[in-house]
Amino acid sequence: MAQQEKKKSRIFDYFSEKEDPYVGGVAWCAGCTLELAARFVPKVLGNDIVLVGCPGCSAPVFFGQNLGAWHRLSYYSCLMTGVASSATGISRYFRRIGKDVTVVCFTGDGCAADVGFQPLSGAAERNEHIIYICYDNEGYMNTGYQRSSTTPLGASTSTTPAGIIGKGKPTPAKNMPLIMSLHGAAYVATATLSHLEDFAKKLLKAKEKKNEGFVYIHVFAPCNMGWRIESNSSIQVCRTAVRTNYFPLWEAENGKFRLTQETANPRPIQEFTKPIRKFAHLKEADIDKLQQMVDERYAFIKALCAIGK
Ligand SMILES: Cc1ncc(C[n+]2csc(CCOP(=O)(O)OP(=O)(O)O)c2C)c(N)n1
Ligand code: SF4
Repeated sequence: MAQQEKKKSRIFDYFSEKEDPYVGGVAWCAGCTLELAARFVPKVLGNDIVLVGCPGCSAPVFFGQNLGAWHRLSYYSCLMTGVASSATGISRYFRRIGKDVTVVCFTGDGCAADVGFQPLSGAAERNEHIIYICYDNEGYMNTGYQRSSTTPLGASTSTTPAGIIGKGKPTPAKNMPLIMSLHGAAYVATATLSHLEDFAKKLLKAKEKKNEGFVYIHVFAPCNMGWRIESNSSIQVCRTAVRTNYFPLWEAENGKFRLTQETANPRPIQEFTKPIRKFAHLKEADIDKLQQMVDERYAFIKALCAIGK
């Protein structure tokens, strides 16, 4: 109990210690985990970061609306195709003038895994001194919940609808954090909003490791609207994603993999899919396929961790 209180107060400290750069109410949907991610990142990294972003659900708040701003952070707005390359220029400029500035790209999965993947992959391969945070809501949410390459197998989206003919997305999600780790980046990690202590540690490590080179953090961030989940259930969905091994929490430091959260008795995948209505049409055989994919991906990460040891 005392241990629990100690843990709680450490996370509470992140929220209470630093000046809040945001206004009290912002323009995200009720219960959206993107809001918690966007608020938490400067709480841990500090308000003196330079954020680089693009169109997506994060943009209306980061970019501001009409003449108003929703925050006091430095924000550089790009096209979806230019985030990692613009961040490269910003980071190189600060390094050239000898200023230690943390440059943080913050985009959705549509930008990271699809539209902006080429410059992201290039920046990782060149080992630029950037932190790239992808909040993965498994689709293009800002433009009407279309599928992206990280949309999971079977999920119903506006471009892979479940109906008389369609059965949801026919292909599995691109394993984006694993792909990024294979670039040989200085640090790659997965994180989610039910495990803030874990996320905070990874952000602090990211700040340190960006001096060595490229850092990528893949944040599992459910979208209440697109996934059709209750506004008070998003954190529980994050927790269940970890407990079912659907979204394992790991890190790879200079290519050495380590699970940061071991799940002793993983729960069946139905516990994750049940409250999410984008999976409501799935039959037993579809769920079995999803379970098989989860098991295979988890076994792969475990094997990589074993090599690391
Ligand atoms: C090159 C390009 N293609 C398409 C668009 C249209 N567009 C604007 S926001 C958006 C969705 C972005 O999805 P994602 O990066 O996953 O962020 P989310 O909306 O989920 O937060 C799209 C496709 C664009 N702005 N630029
Ligand atoms: S559409 Fe989804 S990701 Fe976008 S603000 Fe709403 S809940 Fe968040």
